[in-house]
Amino acid sequence: MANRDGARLPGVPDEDGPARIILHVDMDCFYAACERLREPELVGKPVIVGMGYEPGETIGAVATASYEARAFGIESAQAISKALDTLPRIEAVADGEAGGYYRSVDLDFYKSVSAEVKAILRDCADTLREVSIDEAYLDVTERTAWDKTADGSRTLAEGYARYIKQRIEREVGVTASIGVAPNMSAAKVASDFDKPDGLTVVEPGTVREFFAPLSIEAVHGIGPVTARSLRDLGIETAGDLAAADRDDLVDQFGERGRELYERANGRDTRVVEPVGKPKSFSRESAFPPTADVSEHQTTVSRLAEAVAARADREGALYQTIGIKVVTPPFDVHTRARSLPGPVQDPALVESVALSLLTEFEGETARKLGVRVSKLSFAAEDQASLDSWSGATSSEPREKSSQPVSEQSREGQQSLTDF
Ligand code: TTP
Ligand code: MG
Repeated sequence: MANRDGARLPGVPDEDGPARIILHVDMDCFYAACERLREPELVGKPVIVGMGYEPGETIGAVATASYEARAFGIESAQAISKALDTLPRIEAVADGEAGGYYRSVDLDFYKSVSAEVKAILRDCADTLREVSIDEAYLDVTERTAWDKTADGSRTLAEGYARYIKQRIEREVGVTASIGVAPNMSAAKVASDFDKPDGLTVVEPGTVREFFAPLSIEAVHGIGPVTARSLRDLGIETAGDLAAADRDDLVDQFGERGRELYERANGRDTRVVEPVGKPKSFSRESAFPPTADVSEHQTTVSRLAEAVAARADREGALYQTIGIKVVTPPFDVHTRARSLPGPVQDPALVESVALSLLTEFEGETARKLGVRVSKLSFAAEDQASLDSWSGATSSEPREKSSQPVSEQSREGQQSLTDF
């Protein structure tokens, strides 16, 4: 189904449901904020974190600067000598003159603060992708909605993002800027839109409009070199890029040209996935709430087929098969069963998923999902597959479909990472 941006929905697994809700969280002047945690007297002062500012040193760079220091023109990656020229060390200036509070990089401490922030984010997300020490994407589609609050003033998603910001500030003591959007690239740009302590929401159907006036550098993936080439083509803003001839862009920049064009048009089909090998494959489908059993079964069968095909394409074997049933308004139920060994067996995915579904007979659902997990990719797993599926293929289907452990604990635990 097409959404109002005219493309397939940004969250690929959600075939025909409403737009996904993606958050991009980026901490404000992170290293400097950490220094302020252990030295509160630095709050409100121009703080510069970097290397090479001690007397006798000459080489080094600014890692980050507080917003008060940025007001003087100090920024990340600047040579420390230039920063010192702009804002000498506070210890070296006369009373009443402007000076900077220089601190050296203490990565272990920043990592410990980052871990506290990430724990909150993990707690608040369906899926979390950590990008760097101070940056992450969250998919929170199941936790909130694009619907407006009762007074119509804002979306529930905005309220949820505000709650996350408050938790970070209250529990850790540092501030974050958050972008909320139906896809990753728009969320990324939105988090940077109103720093520090910002919250920018780009509702579905308005992504292209949000991008249009921004300079091309704001589009995620466009660096100074690409920006120069685009300007040579007369493309100055993301709006110009969105209106450019796609084929010309592909001629000039290859596949990347197509991708940048799509992003400027508000389309980005990337899914928020944890870094590393996938831990599971899942597919979901949303629909108007119904308690019709045969409709549920048809949907689950279709999703099972799609998930099994995906695992097949990725060369993955799976040992756990699960379903998700979302009942109105946002109650997420997951159930899973484990098999005795890893398999690649589409018929088994379907029969286990349908069997798990029977528990929900008579329930009204608004979304269903099928998931395979406990994945393995290695060649030795293939051997165990052969022996296991060889053993079962000689038995009647019903018997081979019987999972060994009923209702595994994983079913309960997978609530947050379905
Ligand atoms: P950023 O998120 O780019 O910067 P920031 O958090 O300091 O400031 P803001 O997001 O409010 O604009 O990077 C996160 C941390 O990474 C930053 O605090 C310090 C470190 N860093 C470097 O060490 N060198 C660099 O060149 C950059 C850009 C960041
Ligand atoms: Mg940051």
